[in-house]
Amino acid sequence: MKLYDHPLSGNCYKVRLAASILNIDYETVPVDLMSGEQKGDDFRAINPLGQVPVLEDDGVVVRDSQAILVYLAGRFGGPDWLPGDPAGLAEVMQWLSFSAREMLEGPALARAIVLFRRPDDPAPVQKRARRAMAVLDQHLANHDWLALERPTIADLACYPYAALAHQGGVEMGEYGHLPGWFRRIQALPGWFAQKGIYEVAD
Ligand SMILES: N[C@@H](CCC(=O)N[C@@H](CS)C(=O)NCC(=O)O)C(=O)O
Repeated sequence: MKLYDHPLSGNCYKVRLAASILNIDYETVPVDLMSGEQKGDDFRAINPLGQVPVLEDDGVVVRDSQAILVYLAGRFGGPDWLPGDPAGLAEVMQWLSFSAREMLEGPALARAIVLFRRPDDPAPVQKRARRAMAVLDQHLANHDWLALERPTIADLACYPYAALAHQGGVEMGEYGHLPGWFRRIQALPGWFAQKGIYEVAD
């Protein structure tokens, strides 16, 4: 199994984290985002969107971090991580959609602007990021996990950009229920920190 990867990408971290927690071996294929390798013909033949992560497994090619989490959980994690019943699946899916839109257009984009100097006005993006973080925080006020009262790929999808949001100028102290969730995720066997991840002491 091959993961087309960049070490600072939060979307790639979602996949690396899932692979580590689910004990999956894979080979990393680094993609040089800084030189624009992802937009070249060779990489676009693998992902026409010109983005990482992409997973290749025995002829199966999956792009998009949410889709890769679904693939890995279905193949290696079983129903604990991705349930098969319609209600449970929908509960997880709604957070995967939240990760793909609200987290990406909020905290992830704010981080790209502040940390990677993507040319854009940070203020409206940081406002969107704070709204997304508040939705997580309100949910976690009454729940230990995002879905089904247990760790699932919903948590692995939303966690990276929540715990990297401070790099986009989002003040972490405003979200009182996030540190407990961060701590519970940190305690999962196989968890590891990517550079910049907001770590909570035990
Ligand atoms: N929806 C995709 C988004 C992937 C994405 O935005 N990847 C970024 C790295 S975090 C990328 O490859 N950026 C390079 C570019 O767009 O040129 C996912 O969840 O995987």
